[in-house]
Amino acid sequence: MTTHTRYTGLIEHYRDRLPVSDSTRIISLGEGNTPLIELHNIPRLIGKDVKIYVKYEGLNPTGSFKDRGMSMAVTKAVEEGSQAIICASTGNTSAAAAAYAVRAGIRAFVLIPEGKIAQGKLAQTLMYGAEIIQIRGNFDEGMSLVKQVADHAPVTIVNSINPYRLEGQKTAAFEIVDELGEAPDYHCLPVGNAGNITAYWNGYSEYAKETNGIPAVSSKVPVMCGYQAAGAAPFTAGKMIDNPETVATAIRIGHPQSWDLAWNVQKQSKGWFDSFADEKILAAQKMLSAYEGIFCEPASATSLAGAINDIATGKIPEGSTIVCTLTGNGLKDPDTAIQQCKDAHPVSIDASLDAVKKAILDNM
Ligand code: AN7
Repeated sequence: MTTHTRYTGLIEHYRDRLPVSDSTRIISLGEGNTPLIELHNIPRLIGKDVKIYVKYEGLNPTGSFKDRGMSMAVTKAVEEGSQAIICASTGNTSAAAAAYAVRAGIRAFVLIPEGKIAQGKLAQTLMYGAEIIQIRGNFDEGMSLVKQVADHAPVTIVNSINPYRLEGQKTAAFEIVDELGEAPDYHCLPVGNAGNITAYWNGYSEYAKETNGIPAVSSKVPVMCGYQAAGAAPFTAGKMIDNPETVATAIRIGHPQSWDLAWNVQKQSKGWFDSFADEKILAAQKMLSAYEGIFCEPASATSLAGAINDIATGKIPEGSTIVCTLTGNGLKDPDTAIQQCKDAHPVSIDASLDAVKKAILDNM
């Protein structure tokens, strides 16, 4: 006899570890349960004996890890009677907020830096019908305005300063341990506001100890490695940055909202922060596509850029098991991808068998 279980999102799946009750109306689009893919070619290419897995969060319903947090945050906003949510965003949070607001039947207001969010994210947010407020300023300025306006208008903030966001996002760590049977040795993430690195740490920590009578699932926690773009690297600078710049627009953030929490993660996990030039980040993005068939957005590849660097220097030793989170889908930012491949010249030919045959045989 076969039994069928339908996956209906991370809140249902991990409900005994999340702040919901039997009467909570769950707002879900089937987020979570994303692939943990072992890299086969890149470890060989770099000539090191390491196991690298990527957690491909680009396969969430709106194409990024934000859906985990948004499912939880919107569920709680609705439970508390909120009619509208608001966020500042470099693009992915706005797409997720917009989608989950539609699902819940409430309004979404999103503040985005004009001209600085990737096309795919803008397209999504428009399609979901959010109220888009473009500001002539950056994410940090938008975030500051969102915090101020929430005192003057009946809106629930769904940026990662909303603690339910981190509750939802911690489930990614649960999934990894559930699949591997143990926590990895190292976990590498791109860092913007540092909400996600905090959420993963919370998830790993929770799984490593008995919680509400549920026995521990793992016997250890990973070392947490947070990587930033060099032009937007407050953690490596040790102070806030006023004019962050990077091609990885998702992490074009100079005033991280989870500053203290992330430093705590670094200390407790004995981890570190580092930063990389845009060229290194783009090279890692291209490497994932060209050698593994995995397309992530530029910001996401920062995790792999960092891991490769730390493996090369030996900071991450051979024999380690490493997980890199790929936070967003490559389709989010087609412009940067096409720009990266501007030297690839697709041939144009007549629509004839002879011409196609020649195009193939000339390239074998
Ligand atoms: C693809 O959408 O802040 O360190 O407003 O979209 O938890 O902030 C996005 C952040 C990494 C950084 N990768 O995560 C937003 C926003 C991608 C992202 C991050 C973001 P945090």
